Amino acid sequence: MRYAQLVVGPAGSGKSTYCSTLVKHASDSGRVIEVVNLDPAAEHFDYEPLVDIRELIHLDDAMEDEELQFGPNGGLVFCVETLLENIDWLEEQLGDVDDDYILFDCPGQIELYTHLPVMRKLVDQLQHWNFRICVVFLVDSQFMVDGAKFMSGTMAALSVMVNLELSHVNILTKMDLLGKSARKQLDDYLDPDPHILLSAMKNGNSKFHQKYARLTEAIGEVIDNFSLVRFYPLNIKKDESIDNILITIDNIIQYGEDADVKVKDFDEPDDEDCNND
Ligand SMILES: Nc1nc2c(ncn2[C@@H]2O[C@H](COP(=O)(O)OP(=O)(O)O)[C@@H](O)[C@H]2O)c(=O)[nH]1
Ligand SMILES: [Mg+2]
Repeated sequence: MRYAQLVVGPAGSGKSTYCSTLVKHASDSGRVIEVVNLDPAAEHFDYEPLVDIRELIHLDDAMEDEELQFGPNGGLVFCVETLLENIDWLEEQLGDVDDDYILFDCPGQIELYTHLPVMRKLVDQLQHWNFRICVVFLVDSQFMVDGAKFMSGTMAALSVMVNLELSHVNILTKMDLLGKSARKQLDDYLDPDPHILLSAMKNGNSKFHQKYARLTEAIGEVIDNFSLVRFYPLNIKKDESIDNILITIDNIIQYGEDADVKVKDFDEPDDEDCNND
């Protein structure tokens, strides 16, 4: 079995920082986590990528090509489609390593995950190569400190989940940047009751929410029914916080559990050999 996190979320939500943080944290305990950069427009990251999509195609290639003439969004989709067309390249770069653990640092365009088939196809391919995958959806905590923003962040997470059909964890990033009062306020959102949030929105003085109260309520029902409204806070300045996230995801993809099984399988024939002797 191979293990992967598909790190997704809006541009600037902290995907690349999350990846380099996890790599460093793991290496402190002698564990190897690799990163594959899948963002063809990436300018900066603090890790040494195992594979870099920019070696296959760079966003500028798609945008500056006289025939293609893509804008940034179309160009990005084109790049990921190009990756799928050259899937043998990715397979070769990834190699065939048992029990490896790879973070896929993905582009920030949300439509890649919500309604285009490209990422779903990539996921199918990874599963075919024996990867057990958890989607990690990152949201900047600074954008989640009021009810309406929380709802829209949650809806984005929900559409990613429905489209990719994989295990899924939501993370609030940049917790170190929040002041004390904002952090306290955010506690309500970590494992929230959508009905309480919704009633707070309805009672606010926004005309929109007064007019569309029933719609807002229906959205709350959907979120509630999917039991998706859970966010894990991540403070990259605290080892314990990073540890919590890593353990949670390891459990979901059952990292480490199969290794125990393997030891047992290996021991049993040995016993039989002894009995036969
Ligand atoms: N203080 C702080 N800054 C962060 C954190 N995560 C990301 N950033 C900053 O936010 C910006 C965008 O982060 P990046 O990882 O490149 O986001 P990406 O576009 O999702 O890959 C960079 O300037 C990072 O240094 C965090 O946890 N704490
Ligand atoms: Mg990035």
